Amino acid sequence: MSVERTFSAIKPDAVAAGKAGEILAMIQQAGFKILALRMTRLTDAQARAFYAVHKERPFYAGLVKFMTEGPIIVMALEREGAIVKLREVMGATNPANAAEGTIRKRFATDIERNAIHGSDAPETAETELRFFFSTADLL
Ligand code: IDP
Ligand code: MG
Repeated sequence: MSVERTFSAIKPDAVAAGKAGEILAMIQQAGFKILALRMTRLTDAQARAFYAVHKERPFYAGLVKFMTEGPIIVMALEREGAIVKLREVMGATNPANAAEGTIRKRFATDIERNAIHGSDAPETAETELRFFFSTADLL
C-alpha cells in the first residue's frame, strides 16, 4: 500500500451538532495527516456539481438541500491506503448498517444525514480534492 490522498467533508448535520472536533479527533487517531482544511458553505450550484454523479437518483434534490443547509468542513487527508481506510473509519452510508466505533455509527441520524463524506476511489479523490483545494493548498 502506498501513501495517498483523499477528500473528506464533515456534513452540515455534524457541524451544526458541534461534532466536528470529535470527528476530526477520530480521523487523526486513525493515522491521517490533515494537509488542508477549511469551513465553507456550499451554494446550490456547488452542491449539485459535487454530487452530479447522483443527479438521476430519487434522493438527489433532498441531498442538495441538506448539503446547503449550513456550513461544512472540507479537508485533504493523507495516509497509507487513505481512500479505503477513510471509508472504514466512516462506516456504511446507512448508519443502521454501520459498524460499531465508526463515525457514522456514532454521529449519523439516517441514510441522508450521515455526518461525513469520503471519496470512494482514486479518480473521485482527485476530482473532489480539486473541487475544493488549489495546487498551493496541497503542497
Ligand atoms: P457515500 O456517502 O457512503 O459514498 P453515496 O451512495 O455516494 O454514499 O451517496 C451520497 C450521499 O447521498 C450519502 O452519503 C447520503 O448523504 C445520501 N444518500 C445516499 N443514499 C441515500 C438514500 O437512499 N436516501 C437519502 N439519501 C441518500
Ligand atoms: Mg459516495
